[in-house]
Formats: sequence, structure tokens, C-alpha cells
Amino acid sequence: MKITTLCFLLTETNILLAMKKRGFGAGKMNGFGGKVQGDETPEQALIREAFEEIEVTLEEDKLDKVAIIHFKFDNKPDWDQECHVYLASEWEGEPTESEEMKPEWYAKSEIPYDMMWSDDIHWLPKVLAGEKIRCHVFFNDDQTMKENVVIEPLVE
Ligand code: 6OG
Repeated sequence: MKITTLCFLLTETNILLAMKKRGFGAGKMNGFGGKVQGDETPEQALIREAFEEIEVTLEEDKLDKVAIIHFKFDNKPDWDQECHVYLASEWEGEPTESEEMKPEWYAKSEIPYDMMWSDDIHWLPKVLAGEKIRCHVFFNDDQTMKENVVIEPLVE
């Protein structure tokens, strides 16, 4: 099973999303992040991806881990993921477009869920409200979501 990371930068009023320009989820708005490689920890992978994708430098002790989302796809086991989700209110550098992502700030009150993966509306409001959760999301072959989302407290 693939381990992936996902991170949202936050200011008091805004959230940074980015349009994925290629690969899995292309065209959707999302946080930045990606696959954990080799013997990286999820935090090391996220710090690498943050710089590669939007030229932002993160520090491990300034990351707030808020969720683990388990994505499970019918008949596509290689798409299944355990996704570690973080919020960050401190970073260095200006979020900058790369070949992979085009970052954009949104008001936290106007998150464009219709442009995002359909699972996000089930868990992103909760983590933005301060909850720490583990979430299980199930998808059909065509990347549409099944109804039975399971959300429980995150205990690690
Ligand atoms: P790369 O393939 O770019 O890593 N990701 C998802 N995010 C949400 N919100 N919902 C999903 O539903 C997702 N599937 C993948 C995790 C993939 C990136 O895309 C995120 C990673 O940040 C299925 O290396």
C-alpha cells in the first residue's frame, strides 16, 4: 500500500490549495504532497514535496499532523493509499507554480469543494475545526466515491 502525504498552508483567514497539473488527480484543487519514497518518514517526504511542488520550505516541528485518510479503490489496489495529512501555519518562501502544481489562496470560508476530490468535504472541515481523525474512504472504479465514509478519532 502506498503511503502519501498531503498538506495545507494556513493563515488566519486563508488556506492554500493548488491545482494538480499532471498525474493522479490532474485538474483537481488539493493540498500539496505526494508519495513517501524509500526509507523516508512521511514528514521528510512532505518537506521534499513542498519544495519540489511549490518552492516552500517547511520544518518538521512546525507541522501539525491532523489526519490519516485511507483511500480504497475497487479493483485498483495500486491506487490504494494511506495518506498522512498536515496543516502548517509557518513556512519559508512564497508559494510558487511548478510543472506539477499551481498554488492559489482561498478564504477558509470559501473552499471550492466542487473543484476538489469528493472525499475532502467529509474530513477537511473537521480538521480545520481542530479535530484529529482517521478516515476511511471507498471509491468506485471511475473515481466516484461510495457513500460509506468512516471517520474515527486519530489514535497513533
Ligand atoms: P502523487 O501521485 O502526486 O501523490 N490524493 C488525494 N487527495 C484527496 N484529497 N483525495 C484523494 O482521493 C486523493 N488521492 C490522492 C495525496 C498523490 C497526491 O494526491 C493526494 C497526494 O498528496 C482519492 O505523488
